[in-house]
Formats: sequence, structure tokens, C-alpha cells
Amino acid sequence: MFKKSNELLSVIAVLFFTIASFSQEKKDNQQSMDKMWGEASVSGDALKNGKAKLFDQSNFGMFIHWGLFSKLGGQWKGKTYYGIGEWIMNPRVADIPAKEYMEIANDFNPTDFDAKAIAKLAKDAGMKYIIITSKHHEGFAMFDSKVDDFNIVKATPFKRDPMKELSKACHDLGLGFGFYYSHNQDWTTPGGSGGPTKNENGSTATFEDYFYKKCKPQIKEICTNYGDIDFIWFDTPGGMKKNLVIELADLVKELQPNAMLCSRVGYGLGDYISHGDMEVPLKNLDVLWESCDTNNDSWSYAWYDNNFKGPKEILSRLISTVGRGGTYLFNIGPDGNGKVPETGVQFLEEAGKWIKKYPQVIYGAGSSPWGHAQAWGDVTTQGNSLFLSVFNWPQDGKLYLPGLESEIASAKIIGGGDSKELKYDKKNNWTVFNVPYKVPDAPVSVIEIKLKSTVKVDTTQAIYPNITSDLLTEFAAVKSAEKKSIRWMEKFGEWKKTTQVSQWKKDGTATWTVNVLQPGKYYLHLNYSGEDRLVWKTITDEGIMVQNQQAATEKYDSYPMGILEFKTAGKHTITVSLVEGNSETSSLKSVIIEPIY
Ligand code: JFZ
Repeated sequence: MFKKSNELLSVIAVLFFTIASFSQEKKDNQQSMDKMWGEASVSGDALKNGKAKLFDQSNFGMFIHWGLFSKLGGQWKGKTYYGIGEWIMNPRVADIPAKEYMEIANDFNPTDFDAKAIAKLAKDAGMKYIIITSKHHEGFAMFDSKVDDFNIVKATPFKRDPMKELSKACHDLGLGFGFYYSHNQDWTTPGGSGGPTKNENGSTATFEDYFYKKCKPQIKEICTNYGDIDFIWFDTPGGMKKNLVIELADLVKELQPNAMLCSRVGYGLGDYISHGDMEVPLKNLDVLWESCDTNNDSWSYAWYDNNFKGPKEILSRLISTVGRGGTYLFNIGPDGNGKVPETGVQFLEEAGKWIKKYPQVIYGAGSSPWGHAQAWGDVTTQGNSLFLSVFNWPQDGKLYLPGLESEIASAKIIGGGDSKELKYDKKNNWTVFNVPYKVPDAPVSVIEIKLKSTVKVDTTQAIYPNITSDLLTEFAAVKSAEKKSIRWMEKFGEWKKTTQVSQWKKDGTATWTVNVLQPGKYYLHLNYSGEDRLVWKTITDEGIMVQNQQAATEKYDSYPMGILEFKTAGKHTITVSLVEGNSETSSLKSVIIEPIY
């Protein structure tokens, strides 16, 4: 939940996504929208006028990617194309000609689609709304469209409008409902971005042709025929002209004044920022924002993709997103028959059971006063209560909380079972809770701390005495080297991102200020990528130095460096520099400090 509603005027966030980087191999295939630096600013208006309430309070929604691509499931003419399934027709993937692709509709008959079951799944999973692809880049309308025949009612044997069914099922269950719509990219409609450049009759198609004949009229349809809409989730604005984006945003505002627009509409016209990294940001963000993520690796169904996130992974990502101040939009991909893959369903239902027990940890919850994760989990808040969600329960009966400066009124393990007051000691500015050895609950245990006053926290990175501390470069002060976020794709369209330090000059350093409770010896590991072998030096403010040579590869990995010692408790610095190795490519991701047993 976003807390500083009154302070917010306008915030600019730059979304570093280049659709261009979807293509590493076929640079020649780049289209006009390819170089896309989506710059998104959001005004705080949605919060002030109450429109953002569902979004801001819910913190958890369901995303659904479903279309003709779901029928292909990552496979075309006997060959599997690994990566995000909804891009299969793109020249960078299977390169399916528009005409041939459109014929898939002839046999698209998803008779297993059960709108009520999907809405119930979202509800059981603890999600408060559903946002579904009404038209993805492929250009196929998954709804009854009067303005374009390439749609599920006209062009398929199915003949039903599943969006009617799903919007009704959501409204019946009291869930919010919204549509994804690819407004710029349309790969089968002449004039659409990435689409055919000529009309049927051979004349040149313009983007305006597509926009006025299909895109805008379809937005009118989805904003008119499905009752109250809570979200219109436009995507990949690319090089779309500003006046056209304004026309669309205005149309939505006129027809569905309560619909939240995500920043991907373009030109800062969104109500909230959408992050697309399939990842939880590392630092709190004081704007309205959402992180979209998927339950396996692809957004749409792919036959081979059963790498489903387990209940604990779902919960920890959700809690950490709320902890960073955001909302979590979690995607499922029904298959070509309309069925949601069973493993994904099961894991979501298990996660939902946990949320039913701990609603206060999620709904309407505020971000962590620490501004970043804890080594054992994360923190969310309600008023003067802190919820410590523990993903890794300590094995020695002590839970260490660094930097809490406000006075504690009470501390209890919640969620049923043993709800005795927890005893704790204060050491320096650490609070050390005496906790049971046995894990209180699975997959996540929660301690509620009630404070006597509003929370005050020292947010310094902590060295935990009983659990490994990962000091990320995001939190380092860097001199004579370059700290920046880099992004890459694992499989096609599967984005990964990290903040790292590279381009080391001779005197280049990365320095962390840390809060140490337990003086003594710790293992030091460095996580980096690079070439051949590298020599790194790590030195503390007490003059304790560890220098060693280890191998390096192009993949980030952690390597043992030796033993680092803190002679005293309190604030210290840890400074890392590159002694030998390629100063440009040596890329430091984090410093890992591990207690020795
Ligand atoms: C877009 C789509 O191209 C994709 O198919 C899927 O629908 C996804 C949810 O959105 O892909 C993006 C867009 C932006 C980012 C990443 C993937 N981003 O900003 O990191």
C-alpha cells in the first residue's frame, strides 16, 4: 500500500525496456517501435480521487495470458520454440506469416474454459481482481468484436465470448476485472506495429488505418460491453504517436472513469508504474506501482514449461513486493483448450490458504520501514504493527532484527498455535527475539510486533549473526567504477536484471556500510561474473583484509575468498576492489558474509 499519498505530486520512473533487446540475433528485423525507452510518469491523482483504492489495498491480482498462441503452446510445425509463448509468430521466434497464423483460429475450440472456476481460483488464491489479455500482439480478439472479424466469436468453432463469461464470473464473486490490450503492436492487422505493411488490395497500410478501424473501436467495445472495468492494461507503446495514445487514454477515462491505466499506455499517461521484470525490486518505491510476474517461465501456456513457482515462492515474492510498497500481479496461462495447468492451480490454492490465515500481512499493508528485504524474510505493516514474515526460520532459537529504534509494546507469533509473548533482548540497536526451534508455520511464519509509537528504523545493511547476509551492489557506494543495472534474457523474453559494478578504474571501489552485532570471523564470498581468473581485495575499516584469486565465468556465481573478521560490534565499512583481471568485464554483484559454525 502506498503510504505517502499526500506528499506525492509527480514521480518519474524510467522503465529500461527496449523491445529491441528482444532481438539479439536478428538486428535487421527491428521495427519502428523497436527502440523503446518507455518513460513513465504517474501523477498521484488516482490516489487522491479514490480510483486507486482497489489497486492500492488489494496488493495481489491475477494476470492471464490467453490467445491463439495458447493453442500452439510453444510449438510450430513440430518444432519447439523455447521462451515466452505469446511471441511465437514473431520473426524472432517461429516467424509465422500472418495469413497462416490466422488460420489457427479455425480449430481453436477451448471447450475446457471455465470462467467460474478461474474466478474462483483467483478468489481462493487471495487475489482481488483479474486482468486478462483481450488482444495480445498477435491481433486476435478474445472477445466478441463487431469491428474486426479476427475474433473468438466470429473466427472459431468455439463461438462463445469468454470475456463476457469471465467478467461476469468476477463481478459475481466480488472480484475486480480488467483487460490487457496491445494497442501498438498488432502483428496480423495491416498498419499495426509489426503487422503487414500492405492492405489486401496491395495499397500501403498506415498505423492510423489500424488505429481508427480496429484499435480504438475495440477499446470502445471492451470499455462498453463488459460492465465495470477496473483496469485497462495497455502494453508496449513503442513509437506510437502521442496524440493517438492521448485519444485512447481519454476514451477509457470517458467510458470507464474508474479504470486504472498502467504506465505502459505510454507518455506518462498511466495511473501507476508497471514493472515487467518478473522480479521484486530491491528498494522501496514511493509511487503507485505493480510488479507483474508469471507462475512459471512463460506468460502464455507452453507445453514444456512446468517450472511453476511453489507456494512459498509465490508468498515470498508477494510479501516482498508489498514490503517494497508495490502490488503483485501474478500470471497464469491457460492452454489451448482453456484449461489452467494443474500444478499452477494447486500451488496458488496452497498460497491462498496461507493468505486467508494472514490477511493483515497483505491487504492494505504498508511497506517495510527498512526499505529493503531482511536476510530471513521481509516486513509489512499496519498502523503501529510490524509483520515479520519469516521465510527462513532460524535454527538456533534466535531471530535477529537490526535497527529497530522504536519501543516494543508486544511481540507474538501469530496465525494460531502458540501465541505466547516472545521474550527479546536489546543489543546495540538490534532486537534479538527468543523464538521456538520448531518452525511455527509453513511455508511462512509471522511475528507481529506492536510498537508503542510510530516506527523508527536505522536502515543500515546488517550482518546477521546466524544467517548469511547478502550485500547487494544496489546498496554500495561506488567510486571510480560504474554501478548500473543490466538486463538480459535467459530464454527468449524471459528477462533477468541485476545491479552490478563494472568498468573498474585503478582506484575503483565499492563500499558498504554495515551494522555488525556479533564480532568475530565470517566466511567471505563474492558474487561476480567475468573472464579467466580475477583477484579481488576486500578490506574493512578496521584494516582486516582478504585478497584472493578465483575463477570467473560469464554467469554470475559466488566464490569463496577467505575469512573476514570484525573485531568490534557496531558500524563498519567493507570495501571491495579489483586487483587483477579485465577491468571492464569484471562485474561484481554482491558480497556474501556467512557465519562460521
Ligand atoms: C510485454 C509483452 O511483450 C509480453 O508478451 C508480455 O505480455 C509481458 C507482460 O509484457 O513484454 C514486456 C514488456 C515490458 C517489459 C518486459 C516485458 N519491461 O519493461 O521490462
